[in-house]
Order: sequence, then structure tokens, then C-alpha cells
Amino acid sequence: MNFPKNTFSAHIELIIDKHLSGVRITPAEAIALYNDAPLMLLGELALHTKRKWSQNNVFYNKNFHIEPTNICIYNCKFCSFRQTRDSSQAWNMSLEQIVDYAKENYKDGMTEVHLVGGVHPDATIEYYGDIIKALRAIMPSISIKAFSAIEHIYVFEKAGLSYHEGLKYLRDCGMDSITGGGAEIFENGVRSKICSEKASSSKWLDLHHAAHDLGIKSAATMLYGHLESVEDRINHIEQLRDLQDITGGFTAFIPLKFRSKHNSMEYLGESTLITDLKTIAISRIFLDNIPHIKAYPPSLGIDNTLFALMFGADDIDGTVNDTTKIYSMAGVDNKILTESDLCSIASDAGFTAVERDTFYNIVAR
Ligand code: V47
Repeated sequence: MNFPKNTFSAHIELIIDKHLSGVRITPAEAIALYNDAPLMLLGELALHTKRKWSQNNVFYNKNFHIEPTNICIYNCKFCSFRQTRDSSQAWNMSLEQIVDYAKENYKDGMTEVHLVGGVHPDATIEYYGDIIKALRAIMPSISIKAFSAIEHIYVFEKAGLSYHEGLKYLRDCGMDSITGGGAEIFENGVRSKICSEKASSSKWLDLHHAAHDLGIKSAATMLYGHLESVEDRINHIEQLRDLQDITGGFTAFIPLKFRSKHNSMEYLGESTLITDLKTIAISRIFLDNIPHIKAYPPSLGIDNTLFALMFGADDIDGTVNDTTKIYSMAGVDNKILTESDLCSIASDAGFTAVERDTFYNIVAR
């Protein structure tokens, strides 16, 4: 790295040297870097670190989403997707409708279906299992990334099953991995203000721990840009780093930018580009054990996704199209991204676009 040294303090210089020599930085050092390092330095450090993990590659995936319902027993303050049963914007697909939807949206060459939705009051583990089995029957070779920890926990507790038992059942039905959703922010004070009703942080972490014990890989998210502080963000990624030390089961970390329209936290507005880039960069620098950092276009927007690649992200998710409504319902005007759009984002930022499957194996065509 060639950054002019007199542009930052001796303390920051020590932290940079520590990181560059391969020694893990502490949460306090991450907070200092976030607050005090010049933005370009943070970017350069994160990019240097990203290259160690994935060289000049930026990964993308050919996938689509299914959101079987947006009816949800939880009323999270940041969520614009959630509806009550009697809302005119509510939907709840039958098994037949889910199969028809999958047939309509599955295109040749796709390697992953991402299944996530609201926690419907009538949801059961058997229904979740039936959805997975029905998808497996029509798409035998696709990788099924199914449900967030919050959905798993609801149906497992309802069935009186341990997390291990529930996950084994769904794995036997054909589930290959689980999504990173529902993590929000682990710090209990903020969590109780934004999503007091949903499963706690420790349950979220326990569910992923159980999945990893069974060899089921998962992603991890963090919702940022609302009431949380920088300390809360670092605390969140520290808890993920700690769990990853034990299990090694997280494939990617995904910072999700809070989008404010049509929910009860609209008054907060949205994070600046500087916050978005610093959050991506510090995640790449601090998480020395999670291989990939995902910049998610539906949440970040296309331009900010491109910048995020220059600040340490190495994954831009997939062809998703308009099969996720979580962000459009929160006011994001997303262009439908084709495979060639994804490749352009990567190459415009100076990287080589590489198609991957769910587990980051390179797809050779
Ligand atoms: O948990 C909901 C977030 C998540 C808003 O596993 C919002 O690879 C911003 O988990 N503004 C669901 N975010 C989506 C998710 C996800 C996305 C991409 C990849 C993966 C993966 C998982 O969406 C929720 C919540 O944190 N969310 N509302 C909002 N207004």
C-alpha cells in the first residue's frame, strides 16, 4: 500500500501496520479506523484485503427469489414488505402458486433459488418442508437457499423441535443452505427499538451455529443506517467473527442499507454514500475469517454497488430480477439486472466478473 503517511495519525498507522502484518484488529481498533482514517485509506486497505481473498474477481450468481408471503406476525419498524392479512397489498401463495411462480421465473442455467418471506401465523415446518420438496421436484439440480433464521425458529418452536432437529428435517426435504436474513442489529437496546417482537440475537446466532454444526452453510446480514451507532455495527460483526471462529460456516457477510420509504422509520432518512462505503470497508478489514463481502444491488442501488466493489466487496449477488419485493416496497427504484449488467458493474469497477454457485464454486460454462 502506498498511502502518504503524514495524512493520518500515528495511532491509525499502528492499526494499519497490525492489519497488514496479518494480526487481527480489535473492536476498539476497528472503531478508530472507521472514525479517524481518511475514507480513501479505508478503501485502499479494504481493497488490499479483498485481493488476498479473491484477487481481481467479483462474484455473481444466476438466481431468483421466491417470497411466498408478506403476511407476518412481527411488526418490525424498518419493514415496508410486511402486511396484515386484511391488507390489499398482502399475498400468501399456495403450494401450487409457488410451483407455478418457480416455473415462470426459473431460467436455464440458474443455479440458486432464494426463498424468504414473512412469518405467516399459520406457517408450519411441514409446510416449509413441502415447499422445499415441491421446488426440488421441478428443479432437481438447483441449490435451494431457504428461509431466514427467524422463519426457521418460529416453525421449529411451534413444532417443539430443537434447532438441530428442525434443520435436519428441512435438509432431508432438500434444503441446501439458509439465508442471512433477520440478523438486523444484534445490540439488544437498538434491536428492542426496531424489532422487539422477533427472535433475539442470541437465538439468531444459535440457529446459525446449529446449521453450521450440521454442515449447512449460511450467509449473515446486518441492517445498518437507522438507530445504530458505529460501535453497534462493530459489535455486530464481532459476534459474527466469533461464531465463524468456531464453525467456519458463513460464506458471506452482507451489510444491508436501511431503505426508508413506507415504513415507520421513514423519518430517519437514509445513510450517506460515505457511511455505506465505510461500512463495507470496515467489514472487509475486520472480518478476517468470512471469505466474501456482498454488496447487494437491490438494497444499495447500482452506482453504490459499483463503489462498494472499490471498497472491499467481492460479490454482487445475482440476477434476482424483480423477484424480491422487500426493497421495491421500501421505495427503491431498482432496474432489472441481467447477467450482462452484473458483468458490467464488475468490469466498470475494474474487476473480472466470475459466475459462482451458492457455495462460491466457479461455474464453468
Ligand atoms: O432481514 C427489510 C432486510 C432482510 C428493509 O442470504 C430491509 O444472501 C433495508 O436477508 N431496508 C431480508 N433492508 C433480505 C436478506 C438477504 C438479502 C440479500 C442476500 C441474502 C443472502 C439475504 O431484508 C431482512 C431485513 O434485514 N430489510 N426491510 C428495509 N426497509
